[in-house]
Amino acid sequence: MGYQNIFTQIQVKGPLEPGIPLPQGDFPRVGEPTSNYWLGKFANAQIGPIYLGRLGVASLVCGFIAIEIIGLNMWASVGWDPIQFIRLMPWLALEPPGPEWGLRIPPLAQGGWWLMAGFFLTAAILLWWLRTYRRAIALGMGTHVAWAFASAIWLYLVLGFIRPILMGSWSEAVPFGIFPHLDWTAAFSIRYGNLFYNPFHALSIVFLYGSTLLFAMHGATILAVGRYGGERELEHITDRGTAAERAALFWRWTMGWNATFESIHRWAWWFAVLTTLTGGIGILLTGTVVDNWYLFAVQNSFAPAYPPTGVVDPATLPGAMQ
Ligand code: 07D
Ligand code: 07D
Repeated sequence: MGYQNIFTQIQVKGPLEPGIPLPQGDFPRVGEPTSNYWLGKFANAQIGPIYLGRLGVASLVCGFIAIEIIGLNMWASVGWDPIQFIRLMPWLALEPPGPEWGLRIPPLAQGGWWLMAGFFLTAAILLWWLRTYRRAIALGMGTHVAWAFASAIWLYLVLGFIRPILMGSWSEAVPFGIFPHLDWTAAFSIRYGNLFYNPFHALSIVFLYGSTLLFAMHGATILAVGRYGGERELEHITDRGTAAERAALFWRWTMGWNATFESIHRWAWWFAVLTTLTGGIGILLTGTVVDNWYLFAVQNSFAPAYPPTGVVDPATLPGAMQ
């Protein structure tokens, strides 16, 4: 009973499972399934077969083209030196077109490659979304995974496509690159008067932090009743004295109220989905409806104006970007 902790686990190893037969017209699944002890330490020991299908292949091809364009541009930017390419990787960038191009298509070296990489990356992501939708239908499942993924794609599209179009310039979009995209994020916040005063950024943080809290509570609760087979949810839901009942009682005794085995997953889904949904709204409003979130907060009485110390908000000075 006392053997189980956060590191130990049960490794289930049965006969290899090929999966249910596929409908007529579907591609066959690829690869002979095998079993791997070390993979089994993390999750399921079985690897393969995988369903690639037309959408999967198309998505991978588009993703490969995008990575190729980004990688080769970055490599070219260090004079094709392989050592510098690896050494400077975190700082290398493929930048969007400059503001002088508006929404026009610039020459390749002035942002055209960025547009092309963005096109293929977006195609890859949208095709992968369709794949998650179609595979769920093929398995007779709900499409919850696809809709949660759609929420992340919403934020991605707002950042790199919808907002730049509303602002009339590709230059508003995010560059490709590890630190360059962080620099963009910091600069974006400063340019628009501190994103902390954007209520949708705040909401997004609530759901992001909430997601980690819920994940910790749920993961911990299920592990804690693992000794009663809590991870085998279904047969536990209605019985007395089961893992499920203990888990529920633990929370009712400590907090006065408990989730159900079903509701906890709805909570988790909504918290995760609302992180990027509210985030996308916040970014969409920035520069389009609200130009300075600090001044917005002063106007709406949730931030104090600078006290009369003679210090002036630089964003309000003449010559500051409007
Ligand atoms: C753990 C699932 C696995 C996914 C991983 C990411 C690539 C990019 C590109 C070498 C949780 C794979 C990465 C395919 C490789 C090149 C050129 C998901 C898990 C491991 N960011 N961001 C990262 C992306 C934005 C921000 C890391 C993507 C916005 C901050 C990684 C997008 C803003 C920090 C990364 C995107 C923003 C990061 C780790 C798209 C505001 C960090 C991500 C498509 C939201 C952290 C150096 C991770 C870091 C980090 C990828 C968008 C802010 C490189 C693909 C524009 C503040 N981001 N990001 O684990 O360490 O996600 O950065 O929108 O501190 Mg980012
Ligand atoms: C990016 C969804 C798109 C990703 C997709 C994935 C691939 C890779 C790879 C197979 C992440 C595609 C995947 C291509 C395939 C493999 C291996 C989700 C994405 C489709 N902030 N901030 C947020 C905090 C500040 C800023 C959200 C905290 C500063 C900007 C989040 C703090 C400034 C933006 C959040 C803080 C600033 C954000 C992101 C603290 C910088 C956004 C949620 C404590 C100085 C984004 C409304 C998310 C947003 C965002 C948290 C501070 C800028 C809640 C905790 C004040 C510009 N910030 N932030 O899930 O939505 O992202 O804002 O200081 O755009 Mg912030």
